[in-house]
Amino acid sequence: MSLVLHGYWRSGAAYRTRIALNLKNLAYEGRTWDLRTGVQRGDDYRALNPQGLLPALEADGAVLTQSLAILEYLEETHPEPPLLPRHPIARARIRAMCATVTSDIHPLGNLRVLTSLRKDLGADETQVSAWIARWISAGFDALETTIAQHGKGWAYGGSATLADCCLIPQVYGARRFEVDMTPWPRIRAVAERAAEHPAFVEAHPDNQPDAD
Ligand SMILES: N[C@@H](CCC(=O)N[C@@H](CS)C(=O)NCC(=O)O)C(=O)O
Repeated sequence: MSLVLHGYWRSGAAYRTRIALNLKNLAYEGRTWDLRTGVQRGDDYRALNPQGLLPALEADGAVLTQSLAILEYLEETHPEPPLLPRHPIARARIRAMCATVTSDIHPLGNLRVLTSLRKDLGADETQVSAWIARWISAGFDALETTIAQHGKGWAYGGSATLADCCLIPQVYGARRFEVDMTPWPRIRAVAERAAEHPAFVEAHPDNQPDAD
């Protein structure tokens, strides 16, 4: 199966997808769309994803969008190694951790939201930074508790799961916006573990060919 990932080195949602592809040992071709230019809102990209958001994955003659749907697709089509455990309760908890990042943290710090804060509401950079930190903190406080309950070296359990695919890019985003990570030692420990894992290292934004 040939896979084409439409992404951008700094896109957190594309970063999630790269981690999952690497954990599944799936080769893919990367195509980059520079978010800074607004090209994701143009006709060419909207023909792939009408939402104008990265990533999109071409797979099996289809174009898939929404990173979490893509992650689930990869899990269903390539079950080994599993990124979700077998037990339904564990699966639901991991999906909840993913949703904390993808539904409750990431959308509030997305480029189009920050642009709107600046342009429509006149927010300055101090206010924008406080906004980003506020929503990351709310989500990370909850994830720190869940990791304390269920993490055994990774965000959930003793091997990498979809929760780590979502968490690690959000840690990158927090560090990029200079959010103080001191309150979350368990999240930091998971990030340190990921920093040693080839699938995560190869997916890191700084290691992408379009990074500048
Ligand atoms: N829920 C979507 C979010 C996608 C998303 O927001 N992508 C960002 C990059 S991380 C984007 O394309 N932003 C473009 C913009 O804000 O104009 C997903 O998980 O795929």
